[in-house]
Amino acid sequence: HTLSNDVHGASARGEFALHYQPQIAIESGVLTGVEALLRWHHPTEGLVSPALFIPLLEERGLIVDVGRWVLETACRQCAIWHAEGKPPIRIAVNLSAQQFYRGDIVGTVREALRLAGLDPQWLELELTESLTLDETETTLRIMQELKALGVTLSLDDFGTGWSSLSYLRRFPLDRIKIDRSFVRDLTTHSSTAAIVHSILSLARNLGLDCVAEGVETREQLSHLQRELCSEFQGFLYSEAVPAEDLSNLLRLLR
Ligand code: G
Ligand code: G
Ligand code: MN
Ligand code: NA
Repeated sequence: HTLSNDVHGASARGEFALHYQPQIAIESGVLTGVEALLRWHHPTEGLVSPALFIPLLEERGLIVDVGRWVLETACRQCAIWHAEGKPPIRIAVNLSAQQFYRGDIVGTVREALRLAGLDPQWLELELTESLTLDETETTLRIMQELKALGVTLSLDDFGTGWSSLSYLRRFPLDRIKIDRSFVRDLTTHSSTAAIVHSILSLARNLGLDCVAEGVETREQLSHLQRELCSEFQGFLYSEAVPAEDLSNLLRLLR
């Protein structure tokens, strides 16, 4: 397929960009951070969804290099927002398993922070259950090294995998992100509401922050507020937008 061939030079041709989706503290309404989401501006196909091209980058072993660019770009952009005014915001970056096991992820993160002059407390790394439990020792060691740098670790797409609870038990996580499939059915399926209630209570008991993803309606947000979920992300507030748009938004808010 043509996309699969084109993805190879996309980075060198400067076709990748980061968009940023706001994360909002539910109780105060404050914008506390953004998630960096990779976009590919294909010359003829237009904007290609990461759901399509991230797997291609992974298959071709390109995700380690592109992932380094993502980390460096996201940290630099976050430092720019800090320089533009207070209060400072967090930047969340998605990591693929390959970056964890094939790249020197600890060195890459340290270098990205150094290049940007960004305090590690503002960087959040989003991990998924693609990190293998077969290599628990390695996974745990890398996570501990990342934690030692001072960054925040979150578990993305929480509840969709087969081993979500094992992850919470084994790994030093700070936050969980409730997958948007749960949020979608929250106000229409009582079983989903019960699961979300239990996830939030579990998170609270473990001292973990909780972010609800894919919030699209006022009803979903009110429900999450009643359930004491700490933050949300979703089209109700904003989709992922270019850096420039986020700078303008921050200027309005500050
Ligand atoms: O942004 P949404 O638009 O379509 O993203 C789709 C998927 O792509 C999400 O699961 C998201 O985690 C993943 N994704 C987006 N940006 C990155 C990135 O920089 N690195 C990795 N590994 N995954 C990403
Ligand atoms: O898997 P991950 O959580 O990293 O990816 C975030 C994905 O969720 C991106 O594809 C982003 O565009 C998408 N997304 C963010 N907010 C919403 C929302 O409110 N509704 C839907 N349907 N998708 C969303
Ligand atoms: Mn994510
Ligand atoms: Na997710």
